[in-house]
Amino acid sequence: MKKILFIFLSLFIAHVAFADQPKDWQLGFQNPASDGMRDIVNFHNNLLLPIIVAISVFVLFLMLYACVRFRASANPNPSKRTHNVAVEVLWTLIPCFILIIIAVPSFKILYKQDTIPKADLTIKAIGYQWYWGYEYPDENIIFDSYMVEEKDLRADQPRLLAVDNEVVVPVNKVIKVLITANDVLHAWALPSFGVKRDAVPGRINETWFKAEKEGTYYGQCSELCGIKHAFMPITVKVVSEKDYQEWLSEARVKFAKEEIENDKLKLASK
Ligand SMILES: [Cu+2]
Repeated sequence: MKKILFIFLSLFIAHVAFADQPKDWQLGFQNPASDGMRDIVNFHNNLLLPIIVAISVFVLFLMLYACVRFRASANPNPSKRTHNVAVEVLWTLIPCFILIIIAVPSFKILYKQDTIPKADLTIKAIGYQWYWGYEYPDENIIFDSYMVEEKDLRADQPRLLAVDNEVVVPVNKVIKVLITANDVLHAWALPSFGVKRDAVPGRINETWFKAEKEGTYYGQCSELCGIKHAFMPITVKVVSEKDYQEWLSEARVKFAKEEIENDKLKLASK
């Protein structure tokens, strides 16, 4: 029995430790891989969840109490009371108080997300029907990122989440993401980094994250954007600085933004 319990527990722990993507039967959030997401998870687990549980238990108790205490058989002559000032004041003030308790840390997290520290790297994500395009404006890199069809998946690639060209970023660096769209509303969302921003045509939204662990992280478009909304996933590969530089030198050639690259070639040939 102990052995079974141990296997079960270790399965569960392993499951949690690598939850950088949605898992079958998953409950709760994906593992946080950034400070921002850790704040969100702590806020949810340590404050929201206890309050929600307490309120649900309290309301359930009130309902059961009322059902039993005021049942018709025990009260042949029901009370005609309609008002109770004390109770009405309390049931207005207590919820207000609970909301204030929730609002203070909630706004703290919101403002922290909103203040973008000095960025080490800026990337631009552009939503299209139905794929994402990316640009590294300072590196002269531009590429499109399409979902890998089920029949083409490698063994290590998750269904509906893997893409052909991943976004590659260095670990422990502040990454600023500029988000926009070309046709309709999309939303660039990556649960492990606690990032979700609407991609609006004609407008640039910004957000940021600092990934603390190397690995591959998956997200999806989070704004209903048409028939293939579910098939425009987001894959971000977080790598060491050295691997990033290697990728960069390849990507500068492979994904060079045409016109400027041509200029460079022209310059080089002169
Ligand atoms: Cu979309």
